[in-house]
Amino acid sequence: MKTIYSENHRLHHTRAELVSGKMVPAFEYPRRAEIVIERIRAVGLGPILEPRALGLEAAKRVHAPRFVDFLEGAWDAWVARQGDETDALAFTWPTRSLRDVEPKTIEGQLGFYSFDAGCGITKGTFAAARSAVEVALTGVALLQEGESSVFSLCRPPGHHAASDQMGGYCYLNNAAIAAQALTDQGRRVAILDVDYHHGNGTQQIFYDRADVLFVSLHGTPETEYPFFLGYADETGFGAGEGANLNFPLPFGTLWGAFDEALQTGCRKVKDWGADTLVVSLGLDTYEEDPISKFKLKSEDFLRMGERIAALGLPTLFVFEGGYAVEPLGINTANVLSGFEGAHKL
Ligand code: OKP
Ligand code: ZN
Repeated sequence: MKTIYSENHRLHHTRAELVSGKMVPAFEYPRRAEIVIERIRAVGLGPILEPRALGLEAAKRVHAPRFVDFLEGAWDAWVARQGDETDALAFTWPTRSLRDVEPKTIEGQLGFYSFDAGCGITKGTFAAARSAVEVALTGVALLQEGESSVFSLCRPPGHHAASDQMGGYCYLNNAAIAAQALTDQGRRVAILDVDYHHGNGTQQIFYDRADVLFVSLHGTPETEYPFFLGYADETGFGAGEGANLNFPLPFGTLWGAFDEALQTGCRKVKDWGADTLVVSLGLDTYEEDPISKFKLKSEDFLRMGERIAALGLPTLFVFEGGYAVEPLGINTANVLSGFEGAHKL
């Protein structure tokens, strides 16, 4: 399997995020992607390619253009008013009791275009996010050229980013942008999100559409981030009714229960008639993940890859979360080699 990777992700390294009432060092940092690419190299998964310079036009098919433009200018606007000593970070959001109007200055705009404080902007954030989109879109191009599976090693991750909101370490939704690009080429795409956290951004982007199926397994929002989306009764809206499927699972979930939901999700992908699969590949379901509460073991990720392979579909893996950094390379490569061992097209 080919892997797409760029070192541009290193341009994005936030200083801090808000956890349990205090600012702590960010959990999402460059070493995550480096340890994965080192493992991909060590196991000889396949060639590692640079992304093509594909730009952000395709991103504007799922994100509001003014949101993308905001991201591009946010750091300079922040530095002009606040200096460069801190990350640009919101502190007020247009929640239920307030009005959804765009403020004129950066302090308010950060809240308008985000839904949490897990998405600080640094000098290199936009360049890294743009590069991650190109990593995903290069994977799409390779599928179009006949590859049966590709791993897009995107960083920063994307699945929390909605059409005009960043959040949860995510700025541009790499998987959604890839799914849209594949759909634009006439494919019938299902997105399978196995990250520990609900892919609220991806769900929101496709929620009223019949042409892309979204299936997600995650910690139940009753007790887990992002709290305000990801319930089982969210099945799609309007034309999209029936094209959204959530499996909220409890703390402590082991491979057995995860696999049962995964098999049900895969059956849905099949019954729905998908001809192409995009996997939002988060590895934070791992038992030692520092911010998550499922209990998957490293070997379980081999089984996960085999299950996904059993669908027999052209598959684009898009890297998302996973914060137990030391074993992250092993866990990621396990999914991909489990898939390769079982994938017959
Ligand atoms: C991004 B992805 C930790 C707070 C965590 C944000 C989590 C974002 C996860 N106590 N807040 O889905 O892996
Ligand atoms: Zn996650």
